[in-house]
Amino acid sequence: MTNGRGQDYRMKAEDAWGARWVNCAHPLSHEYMRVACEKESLVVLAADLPTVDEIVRIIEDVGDYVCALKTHVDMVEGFNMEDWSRVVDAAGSKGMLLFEDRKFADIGRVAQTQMGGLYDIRSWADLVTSHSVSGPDVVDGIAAAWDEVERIGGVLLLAQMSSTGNLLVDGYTDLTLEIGRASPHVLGYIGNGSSVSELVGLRSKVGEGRMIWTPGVNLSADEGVLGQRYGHPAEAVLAGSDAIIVGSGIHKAGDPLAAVREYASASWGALLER
Ligand code: BMP
Repeated sequence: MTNGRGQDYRMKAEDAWGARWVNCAHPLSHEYMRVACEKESLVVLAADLPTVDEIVRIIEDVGDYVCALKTHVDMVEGFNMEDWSRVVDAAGSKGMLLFEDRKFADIGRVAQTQMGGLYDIRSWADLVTSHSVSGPDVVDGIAAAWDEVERIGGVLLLAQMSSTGNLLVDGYTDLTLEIGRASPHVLGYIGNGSSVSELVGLRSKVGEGRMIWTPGVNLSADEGVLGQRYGHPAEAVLAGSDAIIVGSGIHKAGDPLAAVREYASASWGALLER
């Protein structure tokens, strides 16, 4: 077998992921773990860029080391589906999952409708984020939208956040995990990558059956702009994160390819160590 860069790889997903591979039930969690082994990387790229051209360019530059492309589709200037299909195709050609960080938070019926509309998220996204503040029906609304187009998708619920002063306190996190446990559509949770202690606590509550994906990681910065906090990606993985969500650490780097290689190697090395 060869990995995405044409090199031999022998690390089977079961060996690399251990209990997580065995216990995670959502099919897209296995798809993610398989891609991670192929690319020897746990990097999810937060492509917070304003144009389709720039997103396609960064996919082409660093996609061999990226397992999923996280987007904020409502950030894209002059959005239209025809242009967006260039992003979808570029990500597909690099074997990346598509992950729209929509952070749904409304009642189920509205979330279902919001999966369609201008951005038609249901037709191209494999994964979306959702808050749990409105209760469990938001997840069912999202899943119903994927059903409408006969696609399978997974939801990551925000159990923690990386931003300073956020309101996702322990009691809220616990209730969020209850919602997640009860739904086959919840692939996992967003955890706070900037805090090892919060992540260790989250992993002990989540157990092995769901993924934890973490923003708030950066190899060099301690603090981001406007209250963003950062931790080291390897420490986040050792503390129980399964995917490091990296934005500016890669797309703002002078050499994005060199940067993504460093994030890939730090995260993959930590997975094999834990
Ligand atoms: P950066 O690595 O440039 O700080 O970007 C982080 C990305 O992760 C952003 O796209 C942001 O929307 C997302 N994010 C976050 O930073 N903290 C959270 O708690 C949840 C997020 O989705």
